[in-house]
Amino acid sequence: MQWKQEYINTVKTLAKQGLSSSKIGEAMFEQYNINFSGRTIRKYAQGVEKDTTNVRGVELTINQDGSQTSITRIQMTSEQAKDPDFVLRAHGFDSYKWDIISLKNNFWQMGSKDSDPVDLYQSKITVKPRVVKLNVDDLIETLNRNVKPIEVKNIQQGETSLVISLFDLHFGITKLNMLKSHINQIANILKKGYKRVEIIVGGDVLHSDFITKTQTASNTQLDHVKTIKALNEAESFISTIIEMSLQYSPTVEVKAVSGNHDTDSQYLFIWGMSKKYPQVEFDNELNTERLAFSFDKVGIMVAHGNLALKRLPMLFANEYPDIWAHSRYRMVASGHFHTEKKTDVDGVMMWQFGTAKPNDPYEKANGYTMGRKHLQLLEFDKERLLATYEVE
Ligand SMILES: [Mn+2]
Repeated sequence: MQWKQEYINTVKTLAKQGLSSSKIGEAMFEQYNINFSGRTIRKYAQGVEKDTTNVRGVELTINQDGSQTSITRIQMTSEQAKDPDFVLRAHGFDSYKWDIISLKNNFWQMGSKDSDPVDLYQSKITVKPRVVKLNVDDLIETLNRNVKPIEVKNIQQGETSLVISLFDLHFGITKLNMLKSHINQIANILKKGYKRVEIIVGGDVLHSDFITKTQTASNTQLDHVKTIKALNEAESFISTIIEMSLQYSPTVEVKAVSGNHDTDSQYLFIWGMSKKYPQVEFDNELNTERLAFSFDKVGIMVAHGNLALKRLPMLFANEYPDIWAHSRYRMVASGHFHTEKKTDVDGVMMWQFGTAKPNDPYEKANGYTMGRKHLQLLEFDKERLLATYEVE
């Protein structure tokens, strides 16, 4: 078996406390539930100097649960008696490796006519091996370890809300360098400052659902793309949009629905992004064909657009009656066809968004090349659309 450093340290600690090799073996069995070889224990225990400072006649009991109870007499001051680290060391325990569960010090003075009295304690402690505990701050630190700090200087808080709709980016076909100008334009729009920014990821962020082959979620063979590169570029692009939004709005949310190309890969991609940005609220359920959200009196349903497209207004009303009832502006945002189309269907704005993606060989062959290659950002006040920003 593999001897972990932890086992070696425990052998050394116990040897330091004066335990024999066979007692160490018993203690180790209690603690780890493993029968360690006596020969190896002797090897590591050999030459360890016993710690006898302040310790006289320690009585040590190893308990069922792996804790240890130690009784000894210690000469110490009343201040030292209150210091768990000191008491641990006086019992021969390494205070970095053990925690006191209970401690009882009985005091008495010993002396004679000729000398000053000495403060003595009958000390009994029960200890357990220290477990490394992560506190909440450490945990946040761990979660944020790869997040580049964003310098937020006076968040500009506007009165209006911005919806950034990102449908059908098809990274793999779309390359990051094609979107540089789009990023600059979006930055300029964001600079105004917003009450909130809603980023819609409407599916087909990645061209392929797979890493090792280029196929859609339903295994349709596609023109080959480099998916790892696509993943890195999608991460750069979406991260940039999120970080810019955080700079110009106190509330940033991401709403993601599955596309037909990247049902699994987009879910995992957005899942990763949600770990990267714990300060952003992510709505990313697996197999979400549609979702709805609202702010103020604006209600928006999001669907990729490949499923149940014509029924979406009534699905919105039926599946999200609360949002529907509280909204004065109702909109269904979709994509999938890579061409913008906006229709007022009985008061529900059916907005099919285009994409900045360039034409791929399939589209060229079939002549699907004529839509505008653009992204759109929508600015809302509390209950209506104020402006549409065209980014192309
Ligand atoms: Mn699609």
